[in-house]
Amino acid sequence: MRFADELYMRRALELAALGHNTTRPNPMVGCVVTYKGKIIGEGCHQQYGGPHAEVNAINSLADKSLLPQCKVYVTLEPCSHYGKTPPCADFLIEHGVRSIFICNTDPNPLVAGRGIRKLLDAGCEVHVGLLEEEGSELNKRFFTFHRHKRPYIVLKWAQTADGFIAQSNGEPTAISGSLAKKLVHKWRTEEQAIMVGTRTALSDNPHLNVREWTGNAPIRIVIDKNLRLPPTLHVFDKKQPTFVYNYERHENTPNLEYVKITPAVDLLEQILPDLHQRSIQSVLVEGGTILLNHFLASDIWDEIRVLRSPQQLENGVKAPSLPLTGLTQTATIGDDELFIYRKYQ
Ligand code: AOF
Ligand code: ZN
Repeated sequence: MRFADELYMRRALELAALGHNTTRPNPMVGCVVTYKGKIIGEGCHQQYGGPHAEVNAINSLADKSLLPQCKVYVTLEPCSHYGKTPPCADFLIEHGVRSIFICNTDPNPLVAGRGIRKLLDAGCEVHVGLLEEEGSELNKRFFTFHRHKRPYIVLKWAQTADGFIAQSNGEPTAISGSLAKKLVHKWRTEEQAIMVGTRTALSDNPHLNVREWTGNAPIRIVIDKNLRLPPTLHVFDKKQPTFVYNYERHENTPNLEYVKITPAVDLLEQILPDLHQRSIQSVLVEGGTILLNHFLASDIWDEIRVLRSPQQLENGVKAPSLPLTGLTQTATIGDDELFIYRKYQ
């Protein structure tokens, strides 16, 4: 692989990222076409349901007859299936493309190597694995969803300098500052769903919507095993699709669905496959401690984001313990410190 190939693939990744927040649950994909070392066409998958990156890139060409002498750089294996659009592998072959570079194979069971197979069978030269890590990182939610058959899990909490997450009496306390709050609302636009446990829903009465940022509001997931939560809480306002996992009721009304689970099986063992089946690729878990500790004890998480404020509470509900390894990023957000832990699996 030449340095130039890497450069073109970096451009394809850059194009792919333009689809941030608009392609899900589809991955972000970018594509670049070069002729004699010059980029002559570019495209990305812009919108869920819309044309794929390869189609946009090829349709951007002024002269498609050059394609047999071109190199095509695409960040994900071209698809082989009839979904919302016809197979990209066929599209490339029909247009006479002979040389293709790919970052990642597509883990979607509908594709899973069949796109590459088609290209090879048609006699194309296929290079797989160029900037593979960068590609995996860009579509971390999509890859985790298909590889582990569960959504990408982001655990988030705010804690005081002395390690408390809430007051013991259940009274809501503002722990982080206004800038950190904005950041949390940005995070809410980036994940497909947001989850809270019973005590948090009750004591904080959160809206779990997006007010301090612009973007899509996530699907709300509320754990209310014994249906203790009053229907007057904000989470039941039906302004966003909301799932309530509980032991008693199975009921589906517009924007409010009760999903029955059983006490005989671990909570996460029931909820995560259900979310997978609903094509939910990522969840931001916003508390409280019981739920966060359950994810941590089960070792089911991909990212932990902790906002630590300078405040002291002296007593209260203890914040979960952080892992000993995996700290990948720290930042100062107003008066708060942000710590991000990652688990690569
Ligand atoms: C590509 N190029 O740009 C994208 C691909 O329902 P559809 O037809 O949009 O297909 C969605 C699936 O296609 C998605 O889950 C993933 O496997 C693949 N995405 N493939 O060749 C693209 N976005
Ligand atoms: Zn495709």
